[in-house]
Amino acid sequence: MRLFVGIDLPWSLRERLTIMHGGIPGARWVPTENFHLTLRFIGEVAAHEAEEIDLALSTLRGRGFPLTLASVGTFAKGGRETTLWAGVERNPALEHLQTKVETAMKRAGLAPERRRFTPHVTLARLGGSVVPDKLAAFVQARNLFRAQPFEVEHLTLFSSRLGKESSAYTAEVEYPLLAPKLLEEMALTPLA
Ligand code: 3AM
Repeated sequence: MRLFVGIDLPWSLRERLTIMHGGIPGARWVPTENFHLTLRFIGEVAAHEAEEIDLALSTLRGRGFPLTLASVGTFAKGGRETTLWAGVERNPALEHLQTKVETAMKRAGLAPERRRFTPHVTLARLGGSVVPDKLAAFVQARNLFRAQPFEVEHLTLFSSRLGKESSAYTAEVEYPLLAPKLLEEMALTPLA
């Protein structure tokens, strides 16, 4: 199976991102049900490897935190823009969580991820037919995009099945993060 670790987005936020669809002929927009933030792409693994990954993630201890999507931008490859994304406001807690996920993946026996973590939510994949001016106008017009913050309360292990139009993602397992409120209460409660 093909796996990745990510953050599931609240439906209201997905709807907010869906409103952005349009205005770039040739762009393949990510369907509302597929929006997510990838923390670690894993790829194709055998069942016993998936078990190790699940075990490593279930022993990870992380805290919940607020996250805000802001701004839009693009990734390019070989001088051509390939991906349109919504960015993430600077978030040390997210970076910290991603480091923990990477450590967990190492424990599960995966080779280290060499690419730098660049948190984003993919909005559309861009084919060669996209007109650069249209894309530039889209990005410029949404420069000040900033969504409502939301609380990240769990990590998700997703499976993905590649499709012709778009991949189908399934949330296979959710791993709860400790609620900041609970942590505060624990800190305030004297140990018996
Ligand atoms: O979160 P985004 O949409 O940026 O593009 C795939 C998607 O990224 C990426 O993993 C996420 C969940 O499928 N992906 C697919 N194949 C990949 C690969 N070989 C990959 N990332 C790195 N290496």
